[in-house]
Amino acid sequence: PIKGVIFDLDGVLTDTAEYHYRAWQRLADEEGLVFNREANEELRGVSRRDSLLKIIGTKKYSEEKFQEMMDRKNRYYVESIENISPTDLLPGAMDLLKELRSSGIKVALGSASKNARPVVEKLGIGEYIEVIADGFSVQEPKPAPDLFLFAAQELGLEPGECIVVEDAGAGVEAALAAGMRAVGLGPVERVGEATVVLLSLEGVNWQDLQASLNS
Ligand code: B16
Ligand code: MG
Repeated sequence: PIKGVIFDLDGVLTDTAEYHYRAWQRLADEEGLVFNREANEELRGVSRRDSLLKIIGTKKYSEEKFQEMMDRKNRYYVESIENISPTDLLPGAMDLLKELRSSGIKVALGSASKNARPVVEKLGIGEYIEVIADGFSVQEPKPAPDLFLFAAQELGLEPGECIVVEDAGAGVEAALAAGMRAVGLGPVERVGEATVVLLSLEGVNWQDLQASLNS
């Protein structure tokens, strides 16, 4: 039986992707790096360091300069999430969190972001989430299974007892590598490897989701 659900944050519970995009775009413009919305699609669910590596391409920077650019992007991002509120929850997210709690299912967050905690607080969903696994929790970012394994362990559950809800290819890969079933949100081109693929969490209820995962 499924005893725990691990939610990705950006793209699943809320859409901070737009803020990440604007912050990277501002940095890229300042540095004369070629970047746009389309290139940003590649950064979905990707860690801060790996994102910047993709943006600079073959350009070389000192570690000091690289660090400064990551810090600058993060400052822009942190400024922009200042005003996040519960209205920024994606459709269906709150209903599912409530249903999971009343069904006795444990809930964790499994996000690559180092800003996951403040975002969860601003979204007003802290009380529904028992464990937060974030950008500080493990060394290896998704698609490595480490973050989700850490979340399961903190929940006191076996990997096979947990499912993961993800919007990124790397996240689905990480979930399967951890021995967990995955619910992929979005187009099949992106999350087609997932056990179950849905467009979003809108209208999703736990009984139906559980049934489709077990079938
Ligand atoms: P930070 P998720 C990911 O969040 C974002 O999708 C990705 O765009 C971002 O680069 C990454 O977190 C790291 O975020 O710079 O705040 O540490 O989808 O794993 O919830
Ligand atoms: Mg995501």
